[in-house]
Formats: sequence, C-alpha cells, structure tokens
Amino acid sequence: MMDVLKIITIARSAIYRFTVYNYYKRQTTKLSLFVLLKLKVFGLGNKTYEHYNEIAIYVDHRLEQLGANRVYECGLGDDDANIEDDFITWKDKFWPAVCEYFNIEGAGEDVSIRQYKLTEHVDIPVEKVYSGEIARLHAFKNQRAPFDAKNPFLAPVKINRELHGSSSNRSCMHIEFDIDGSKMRYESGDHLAVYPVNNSNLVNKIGEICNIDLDTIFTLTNTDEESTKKHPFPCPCTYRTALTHYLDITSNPRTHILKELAEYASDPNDKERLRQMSSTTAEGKSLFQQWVIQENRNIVHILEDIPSLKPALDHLCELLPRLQCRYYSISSSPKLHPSEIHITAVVVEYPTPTGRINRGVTTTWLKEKHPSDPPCLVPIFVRKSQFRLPSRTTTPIIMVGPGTGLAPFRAFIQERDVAKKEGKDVGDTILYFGCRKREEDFLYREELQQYVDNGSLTLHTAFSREQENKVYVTHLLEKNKEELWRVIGKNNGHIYVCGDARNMARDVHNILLKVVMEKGNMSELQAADYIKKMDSQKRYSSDVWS
Ligand code: FAD
Ligand code: 2AM
Repeated sequence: MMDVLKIITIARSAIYRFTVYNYYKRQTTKLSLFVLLKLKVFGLGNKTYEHYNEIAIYVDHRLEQLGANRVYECGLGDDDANIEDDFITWKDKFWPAVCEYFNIEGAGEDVSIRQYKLTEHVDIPVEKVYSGEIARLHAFKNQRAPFDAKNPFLAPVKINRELHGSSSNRSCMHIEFDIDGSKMRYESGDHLAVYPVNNSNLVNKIGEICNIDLDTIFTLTNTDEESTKKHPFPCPCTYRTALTHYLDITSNPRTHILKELAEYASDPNDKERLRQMSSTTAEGKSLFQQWVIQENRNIVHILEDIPSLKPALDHLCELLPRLQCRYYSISSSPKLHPSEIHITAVVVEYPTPTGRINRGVTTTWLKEKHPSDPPCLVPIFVRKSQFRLPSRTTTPIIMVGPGTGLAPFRAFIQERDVAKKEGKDVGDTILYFGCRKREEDFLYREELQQYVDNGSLTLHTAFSREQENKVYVTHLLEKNKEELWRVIGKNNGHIYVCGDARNMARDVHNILLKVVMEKGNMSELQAADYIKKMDSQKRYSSDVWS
C-alpha cells in the first residue's frame, strides 16, 4: 500500500503540473488525486530511454489490479517527439470522460482564473526581500551546511579553461569549483547541479515590453489558502529578481501560456492567432509546432514578434515555469581533488530559423565566470548517482564516452590512477573517446596521453570528421569484439556509457548484444538476459542525456 501511495503522489504531482492551468484551475489539485483513485494516468517519458514511461504503465496496471476503475485510457507523453501535443490530445478526450464519469457539467469555454494574487510593496525593508536565494532568505549571505537543492553552496570559480583547439568554432569549458570548507562530499560518477542566472538583456527586454519598473517589489500569493505552495517562487522580490533567478524565460512556452497571453493582445488578429496556437485543432497544433517549436521562439521572441501583446508582468510571472538547475557529470575524482569539483561543459549556442542566436542559460552564464578577486560565485550542490566504479580496483572496465561523455570517465581514470600509485592492483582501464577532429575537440588530450604513457589507460579514439565516412566509438567497439568479450565475458568486468550523442547508448547496447551472442555462444534471448543481469549487477551502467 505504501508503494501505491508513493506512486499516486508522484503521479499526482505530474498530473497537477499539467492540468493546473485550465478551466478547472481552482479544483484541479484536489480533483487529480480523487480522479486518480478512479484511475487515469498520463506519463511523462522519453522514447530514447529504455524504461519509457514505465512508471505510468506500472501505475495504470497496478491501480487496475487494486480495483480502481479506469475513467480514461493511460496516456503516454514522449519528450523525444512532442510531449505537449501528446498531452493536449489526450486531455481533449480525457476531460469529457471525467465530466461524464462524475456527472459534472463542463463549461464549453475555458475561463481564465488567476491562481495568485498580486501585492506590490512600497515600504518594505530591503532585508525582507529575496534576491535570488532558492529557499531561505539570506541563504547566500549566511551560508550554512549542509548544502543541497534547497540550500546550494556558493562555490568560488578557481579555474575556467577552454578545452577546444583554436580551429574549433565551439567552446567547451573545464571549470574547477572550490568546495574547501563547505563540508560537501562527492564521489566519482556524481552529478553537480548548477543554478543559473538569466541574461540581463533578455530580462530588461521583458521589462521594457511590459512597460514596468523591474525594481518594483512584489508578492504573488496563492488564492487557495489550503495550498501548500503559497508562492510560485520566493516572494517578496523584485520583478528583476523573479525574471533573473526564478523564471524560465528561454524555453519554448507551452500552449497554456499562449492561451492566457492572448487576452493581452490588443490587435484582434494577434489575439486570434495566439488562441489558435493554444487550441487543440489540427491547424492550431500545426501553427504552434511551426511558429513556436520549429522557429524556436522563447517568451522574449514572442513578445518581440507580436508588438500588440503587452501582458501584465505579474501574470506572466505566474505563468512562466521555474528556472531549473542544470546537471553536469563531475569530471574530477575526490581521491585526487577532495576540495574541488571539476565539470566539463560545452557552451550551447545556435542560430534559430528567425535569424536569432539562442544561447544556453547556464553555459553562457558560466562562460563569463573566471577566477577573480572577489571570486565569481556559483550556486551548486552535489546529486548522488548510481554511476559508480567497481568496488574492487582489480575489476577491468570499459568506458564509452564521446564528447562531454568523457566527463565522469576523467574522474574514473584519475581515481584508478591514484589507486595504482598507492600500490594497488588495478585492472584494465579502457576508454573509447570520440570527437569531431583531433585538433578541434579532443578533450583533455595531453592529460589522457599521460595516463596512456604511464600505463594507467588504454585509449581508443574515433575522429568522426577527419575522413569522408564517419568513424564513431561504436565502430571501434564493433571492431574490438575480442577485447569487449574478454573484459565483460571472461573477466567479469564493467562497461559504462556516457554522453549526449543521440542513439549512441542504443548502438552500444546492440553491439553488446551481438558480442555476447557471438562470443558467448548464446541465443538472442539468452544474450538479452545476460545483459539484463549485467545491468542489475551494476556491471553495465549508462549516464546519458539529450
Ligand atoms: P539551455 O538554456 O538549457 O538550452 C539547452 C536547450 O537548447 C536544449 O535542451 C535544446 O532544447 C536547445 N538546443 C540546444 N542546441 C540546440 C540546437 N542546435 N538547435 C535547437 N535547439 C537547441 N552537459 C555538458 O556539457 N557536460 C556534462 O558533463 C553534462 N552532464 C550532464 C549530466 C546529466 C545527468 C544531464 C541530465 C545533463 C548533462 N549535461 C551535460 C547537459 C546540461 O545539463 C545542460 O543541459 C547543458 O549544459 C545546456 O544547459 P544550458 O542552460 O546552457 O542550455
Ligand atoms: P558527429 O558530430 O560528427 O556526427 C561527440 O559528439 C562525438 O560523437 C562526435 O564526433 C559525434 O560525431 C559523435 N557521434 C554522434 N552520434 C554518435 C553515435 N550515435 N554514436 C557514437 N558517436 C556519435
């Protein structure tokens, strides 16, 4: 029963996040839980992951087993395609089913009801005003351990160095954070979370368009007094703080935001277009897909491109999602760097079809953080992971990490090198690294070469763009089937996969399957079982992101 309650809570929060905006706004929080007991599930997943929407499917199945009535079929959202579209298509049929089931009369037209009440402060003492803290007021001035997601540590930047060669038109940063005295602990394989700050030009632009003094101090208070969430973000704060620290102003807004914004467009054509984009009609969905998603417009671009649209800034602040921290695989080992945490981050920057340049919030912000006096401070915390070295140093390992997928493996290599220097027996440490060109984006080239030279590392490199046909790490793995089987089949070793290369993890999985079948003389079913077992024994781990 405990499990089911837990699952309901998780599922409820997922449903709540999606449903809270619509007509049923005031009732939805309560309704979601209630309806769920009658059974309706919408899962948020991504098809590139092996366990696609497994929780939603499990909850749906388990609730049915426990005797719940299915009000409407389980919906599965795929973030790799268009999760918004999946949801609104599902929701469109789901609400009438709920209304029918509970004998509720649904209103034909959606009515907007504000969830938060605005108060603008005139005489509030400055020490009562949040200035970017995640939870506790003045947490950034009075730093107190333990540090976590609600209480990040302000880490000084010790080093910020470019890892790409001069011929590269991209940038990859090696950043070292000083955690001395913070009591923060980490292990190789953990992730570092970074709370970013939005670009001030974008923030100012919103202030200009909404014609408001960004230094006005305000509070948004939930009109539902029973709600556990009193404010959408720490309040009171200035509009500038909200837009800089608390709100996501750079992703593509979801349809419900456009629907609410439509009311602020003074030109009837603009109003109609925004309404259409947020509708569930085929034309509306396709317009949204084209104008917002394909042409990659964020809220600033939308305000710029629809001049008659001048929303009330407090309403916009209510609608925009929270700015999320970003995770980075830690690229240092605590055995070598106990008082530092290193990350390896590619700067995100790309042109959009409207001729604009979009810049990643966190990486663009981090790019400007260099050692200085006083130091540049970055709010961070460590997130534990399951991505771990074998407990015995003698166990051989294969690591597959193209691009920034190398990050956690740098930590692994450091750690095993330290063990070797301490006189311990260390098994084979084999790295498959891939990048575009040797001179462009071969990360930590000299460092890796030193490990090769001192016998701590076997390195296989794939340079995808140095010849006519692509060469990937997966091609090398396929060639080295003997080595792969020797490590994982004969010597009970571990294999690790990390990176953002699309499809790479799946390709590695398929190669592994082939090798186990071929070298281990197994049928496909037996080989799949073998790999599943490796997975459960933590001998096969992946840490991939998209
Ligand atoms: P954002 O503002 O978040 O913008 C990124 C978004 O822009 C993308 O999600 C995508 O929607 C869009 N985008 C990016 N490029 C394009 C394009 N060419 N065309 C269209 N849209 C585009 N990153 C690392 O560099 N190193 C790591 O070690 C690392 N480890 C990670 C570990 C985990 C567990 C996870 C989940 C992610 C990891 N990442 C890593 C990714 C990292 O968390 C951030 O997503 C990344 O740095 C971008 O953040 P940002 O705030 O700069 O960009
Ligand atoms: P590409 O960009 O030339 O296609 C780091 O991103 C490296 O991983 C690049 O050399 C990239 O090649 C390569 N890469 C892209 N897709 C991959 C895949 N499916 N498997 C392995 N490597 C891949």
